[in-house]
Amino acid sequence: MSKTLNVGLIGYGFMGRAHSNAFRQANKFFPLEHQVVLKACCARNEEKIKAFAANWGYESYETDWRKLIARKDIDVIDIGSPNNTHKEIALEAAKAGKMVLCEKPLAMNTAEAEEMTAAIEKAGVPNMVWFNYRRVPAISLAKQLVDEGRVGKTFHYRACYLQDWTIAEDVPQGGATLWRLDVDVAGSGVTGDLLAHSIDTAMWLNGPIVEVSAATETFVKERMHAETGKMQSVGIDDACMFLARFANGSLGTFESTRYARGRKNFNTFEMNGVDGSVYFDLEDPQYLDFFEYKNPETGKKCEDHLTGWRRIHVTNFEHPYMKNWWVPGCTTGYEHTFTNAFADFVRGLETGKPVQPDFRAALQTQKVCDAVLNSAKTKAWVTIK
Ligand code: SOE
Repeated sequence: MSKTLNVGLIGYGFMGRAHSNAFRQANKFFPLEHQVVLKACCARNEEKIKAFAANWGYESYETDWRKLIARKDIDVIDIGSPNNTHKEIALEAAKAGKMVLCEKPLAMNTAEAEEMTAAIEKAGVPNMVWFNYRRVPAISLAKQLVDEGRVGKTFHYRACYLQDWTIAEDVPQGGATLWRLDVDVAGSGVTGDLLAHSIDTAMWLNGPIVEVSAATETFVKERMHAETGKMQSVGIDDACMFLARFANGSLGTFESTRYARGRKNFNTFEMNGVDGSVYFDLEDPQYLDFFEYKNPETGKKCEDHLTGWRRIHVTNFEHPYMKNWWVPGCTTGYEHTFTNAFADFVRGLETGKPVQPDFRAALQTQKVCDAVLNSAKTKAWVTIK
């Protein structure tokens, strides 16, 4: 390994941990030319970031992200801090010529995402947005099946992303752990936080979304703000449903909520085409369900007494990412999706084939999110350009 790749992470919450684990694991499981170095991490609270650095093995820490970006020994800036900080950091990092990784959603809104994408592309720096679910082996396998023509012309795309952790009215909004409920920090509720994942996956598998019609609801209208201790109105969407038209002529339905009692991270999709269907459920992530009507290799239609859905345990060496992990039958989990994504990013640097999704792809997802929120407000169909 002749080259080093020095990473500087900003943020130390849930995503800071997920990304740090990926940085630590990538070289251990993927043959990469670069040696990944956890050079520095950064957050305002010195005591906490010092402990975080020690726990994850960062060589140093900073308490001012501008200082981190200015450091000559940092190659990649990873933005793992809340959504309302992404833009400023990305612009500064691009100006400094750093590679940039950014947690999803890319920005608070489309205007910000446009500015960030323009800056990154002007700087010409490698970049990636952490839509990690593309790297669930079963979802990557779905992409492979679609690309192989096994689903064929699509008619329907059906996505759900359900959780249940905000049902209690006394859950506060804001602060280090609950900023996702504070619209000024998050930008939106389930639309940007959960449906952004579903939209990214959908457009990856089924192409661009061109038109949406949506409804949103905020079930709990006021919550105590963790920082002020005062009751404050809730500005996020607690639930969102939308209809979509894809450029390929298929129709989509998307549903998301944090009020589906019993659903913890129920991220599912089904795609129905003329030649087959695929179904995936993140609460059962090792499996991809596939119904094959016509095999593109043999041209044969499967319509006999054995026809039925096939449940593929996606753990063979032939399956996406699996030869880098264990032996067939042994599973991988949530954290591996981040390692797979980061390894793809590094491999992209080495092969000259940039990784996806980049800022431009995430900008398109942001446009769909904004169109969804706009449609919910105006009660009209909204077109996405
Ligand atoms: C929200 O609860 C959340 O943590 C999202 O922010 C993540 O992106 C999602 O993958 C899991 O749920």
